[in-house]
Amino acid sequence: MLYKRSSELFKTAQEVIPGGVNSPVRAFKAVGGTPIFAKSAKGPYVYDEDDNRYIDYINSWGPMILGHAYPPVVDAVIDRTKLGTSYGMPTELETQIAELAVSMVPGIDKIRFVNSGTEACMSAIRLARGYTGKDKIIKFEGCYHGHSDSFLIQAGSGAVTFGSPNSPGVTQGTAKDTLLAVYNDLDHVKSIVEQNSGEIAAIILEPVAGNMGCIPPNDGFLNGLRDICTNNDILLIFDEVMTGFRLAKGGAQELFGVTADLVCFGKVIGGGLPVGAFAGPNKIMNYLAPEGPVYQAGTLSGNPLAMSAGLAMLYSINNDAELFTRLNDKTSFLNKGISEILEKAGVEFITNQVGSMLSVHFTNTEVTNFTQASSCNMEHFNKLFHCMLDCGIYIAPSAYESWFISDALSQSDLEETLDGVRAFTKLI
Ligand code: HOZ
Repeated sequence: MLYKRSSELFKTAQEVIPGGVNSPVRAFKAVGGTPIFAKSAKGPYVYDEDDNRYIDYINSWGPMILGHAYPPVVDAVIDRTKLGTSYGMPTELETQIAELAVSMVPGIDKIRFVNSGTEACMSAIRLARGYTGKDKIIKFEGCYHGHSDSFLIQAGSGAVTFGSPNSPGVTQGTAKDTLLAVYNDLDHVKSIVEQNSGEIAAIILEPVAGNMGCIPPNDGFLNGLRDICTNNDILLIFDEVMTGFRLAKGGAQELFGVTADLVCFGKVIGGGLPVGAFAGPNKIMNYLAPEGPVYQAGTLSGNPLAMSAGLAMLYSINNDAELFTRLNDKTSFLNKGISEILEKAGVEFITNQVGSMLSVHFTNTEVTNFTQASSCNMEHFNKLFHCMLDCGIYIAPSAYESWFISDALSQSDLEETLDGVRAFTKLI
């Protein structure tokens, strides 16, 4: 593959944008090399500025469940744009998408739209603090809930990829209210709750972790957290930015049969446009302004273009009875194929899969938490990444991210992907 134009664009970008990118994980710093600059995307493919075609497993970090430039979403945005792009006033669209989301997701009566997953998680935590009258929160090592101050404590995703899971700029005062637990370790959570009795407002987690690679919750982990929260007047918050509408219509709550007190969503609820949302039962959501005392706001929240895209997307997901079976089958096919190839080549690895989220961890132990995820063979991952890229397959440029499988992938795309993995085994 030639990356000539991408290299030139990256050089120019670095002169006017910090690091040449608007979000650190895009910079390829962990894996080396030059980021490819996207020109367009359609269905399962993304095309770069050198006109290389890639089978896409990032899918804009999750939301393109139905593939890129999905026609109903594109049409909805085009039609809506002609009516104006932002009003700063309520629209009927917002109620329509809220009604649909509330009908799909368990346990929620009301939903508030914001502009990103970061905003959703940040606002959910403020609401939890206001509602409970307590300050501290528990988050899990390696989970990533966006880049607001309270969450940049042992954060996953780009934060850990670039060695700053605890970012400078987060004050000691903020950091002291974020308590850290080990993912999948209920005893650890219990001991933190006991040591901070009466002080914890919320426990927040990704119900399937996707920012330290994909890590499923152990059996009983989510239920155990539910019980701890119920018994200690703590709100349980599921960050479903990745899992929402992807693992099931009702996300991880539906898949695992565990109801959280608040749920956060990201770009999927805007069909890939800049949208996030948080939702819960009336008794908690009515604490939000203008109904209640907890302030949260945004001129662009519920933006008509984003809402029309989101509505088209959720409508398609809601009306496709076979979607999740197809997604699971495609992902399982990949998982099985990758496992057979790596096994045959004698590579130490483990795959983690939940529905259409998948990770290959290069290690000989199980990967159930951040310590295990970070002890994997990163050199192998970097080789895999570059080999796949050269074969026209785009996986995230960091071992701490999940693969996201889209419904647009054909059988031949999946087989081509396995050829990429075969090519990797020849290099090690
Ligand atoms: N939302 C992604 C977390 N895995 C990261 C995307 C980004 O930081 O740009």
